[in-house]
Amino acid sequence: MANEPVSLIFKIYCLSVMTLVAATYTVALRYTRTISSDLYFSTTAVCITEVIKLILSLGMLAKETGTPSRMKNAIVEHVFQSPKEVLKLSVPSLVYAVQNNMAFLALSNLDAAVYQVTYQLKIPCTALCTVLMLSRSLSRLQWFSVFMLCGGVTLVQWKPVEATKVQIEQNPFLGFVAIAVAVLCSGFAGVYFEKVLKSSDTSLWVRNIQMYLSGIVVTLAGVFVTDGDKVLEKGFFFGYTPWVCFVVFLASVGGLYTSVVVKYTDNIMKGFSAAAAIILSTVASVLLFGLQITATFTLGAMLVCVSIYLYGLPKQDTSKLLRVDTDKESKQKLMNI
Ligand code: NCC
Repeated sequence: MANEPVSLIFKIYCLSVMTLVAATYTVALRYTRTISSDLYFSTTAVCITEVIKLILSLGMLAKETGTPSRMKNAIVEHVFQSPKEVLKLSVPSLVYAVQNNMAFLALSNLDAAVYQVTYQLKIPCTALCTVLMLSRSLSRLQWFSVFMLCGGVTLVQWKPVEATKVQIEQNPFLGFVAIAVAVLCSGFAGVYFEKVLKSSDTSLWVRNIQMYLSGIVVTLAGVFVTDGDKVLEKGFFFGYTPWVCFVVFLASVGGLYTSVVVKYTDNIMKGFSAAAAIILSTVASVLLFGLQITATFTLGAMLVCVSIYLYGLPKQDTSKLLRVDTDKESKQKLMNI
């Protein structure tokens, strides 16, 4: 059920895991793209991630349905007898496939910190997609808070660029183009998936299975179009070190947690909550490990907190405030006349 109630603790847990995984994923991915001489094919990593997510989602569906026969019925009904629904989900799966490949391209050409900071543009992009595709409206104050959040997260994640020399040729322009494409894809695919998920009672795991099935086909096509000859020559898993397997594992777990977070909140809230989780984890590191925080972090954290507060203000109240202001202005104008 789309609106199944869950405890706040569970939501916080999912958000924290998602944020922690995303942070580790970016750094680990960058590491695997810069360190090895026998570089693996990134397209195969994106493809194998879809396979793992499908297997894990089947496992979750088995748990949800309870018996093998009920699970079989669910798959027959929602996959084999619903080609239209599978086709519907192939849209975000195609867009996510592009996005996930862009992350590899960007992190092969840019420092992880630069990537993380620039990637925050996905927050206003997601807000715009939400307004356009879900017909939701944001007050001016909420728009302002979305941009403030974007600035805040940028400052919070601001780190000096890595000093270590990387072993590969880099093209920063290509990296930035890849980020721009990833930002657009993230906003669109995230909101599209949310719309499909929340417009019916179909279970999240069924929706994921529908999406990952087409995801496998699309990403496999990506492998052969981009690296076909080399994969046939060297093998699908060429260059897979334990670190690469770790990246694939993180991508799979991160993707599933993202879907759970979107189910219980929404894509804009995902951005706000992820920012809050980054700040809370840093504060915890200060308390537990004596981590030193920087002035940019403090400023960024303040912006994030204010933006969360402003975004959460009830809409009527802000419109009342605006109305009071307008009333005052009209009175003033009348008095001037
Ligand atoms: O960019 P972002 O997510 O919106 O990308 C969503 C990721 O989740 C996968 N997904 C989405 C829905 C669904 N039902 N199943 C899924 O598997 C998509 O395939 C896509 O990979 C974020 O909000 O910042 C977040 O960022 C990603 C990742 O860090 C960036 O895309 C950078 O490459 C995080 N993914 C991981 O950590 C693996 C995600 O958790 C949060």
